[in-house]
Amino acid sequence: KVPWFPRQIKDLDRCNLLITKFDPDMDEEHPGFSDPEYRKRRAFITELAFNYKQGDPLPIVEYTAEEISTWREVYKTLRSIYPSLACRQFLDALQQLERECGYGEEKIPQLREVSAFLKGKTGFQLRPVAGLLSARDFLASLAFRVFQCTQYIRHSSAPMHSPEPDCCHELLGHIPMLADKEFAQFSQEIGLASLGASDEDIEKLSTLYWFTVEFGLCKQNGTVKAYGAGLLSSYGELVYALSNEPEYKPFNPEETAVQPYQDQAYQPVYFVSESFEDAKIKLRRYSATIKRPFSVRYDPYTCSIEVL
Ligand code: H2B
Ligand code: FE
Repeated sequence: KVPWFPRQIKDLDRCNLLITKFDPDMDEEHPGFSDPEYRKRRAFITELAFNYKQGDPLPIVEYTAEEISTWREVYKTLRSIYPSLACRQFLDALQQLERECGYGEEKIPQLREVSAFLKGKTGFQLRPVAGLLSARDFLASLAFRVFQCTQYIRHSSAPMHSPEPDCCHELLGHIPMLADKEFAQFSQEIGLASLGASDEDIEKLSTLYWFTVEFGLCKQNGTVKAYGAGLLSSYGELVYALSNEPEYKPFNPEETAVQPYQDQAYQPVYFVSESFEDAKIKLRRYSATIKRPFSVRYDPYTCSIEVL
């Protein structure tokens, strides 16, 4: 039996299964666990995401001075190492975001403005989400070029680390890459491959996503650069990944899909792609081996999935 999957963009309203393992109300290790003010703020922003329906204007959050100061610290620290460690596509898009979309130390960009920017670049749009989503729901949205994006910020006591995705991770790690055409297509193809897939195949696609979109490295002009959002939003791991400590392996979907990974510490191994074009071709070849009794195609005119 084929698991349910969204056929129309409106169906993404049902792709909302949250995983609470790193949330500040459940996880005693979370830096905000014993801060009632922080938890109240989180509950407020969670509500905005819960009430959101596809097509609504994205909620605007008025960030507090404390939140902006956390953002400033993250932005300043990461921005200073990007030029030497981030891939070209990332740097180009970040500069454009700084010129045209209000990116900078002084304020936290609003999802509404960022989503409009991305739509013009690659057709990707944002949708607010309350926290970590199930892999199936998260990947399904990518099939529609919808990126589920958190809107809260990490706790001020730990500006350089967050156990869960937050707006620093999304806005600095993911958004610049989603403005690149080749990368946007790569992301959508992982999403399309996930629709109606078995739990085992979702697990593999999710691991592929982890080692590419989150922790991927790529070759550029004979050197290795970062394109993964988990790296580009973590000072410590970005420096570590591009030092000569970790092990590198060439990106190869069959092998990458079954590599065990870490969500609490630095990765023991990183996969290096020749280019996004190359990664996309390899992913396509891999997706074709996933067994499904049908195939899917995205119709951009109606924002729906054709099942063939
Ligand atoms: N949920 C959210 N909100 N952001 C993510 O980046 C994310 C997610 N990543 N759920 C997913 C899981 C990823 O780790 C893969 C697909 O499992
Ligand atoms: Fe992420």
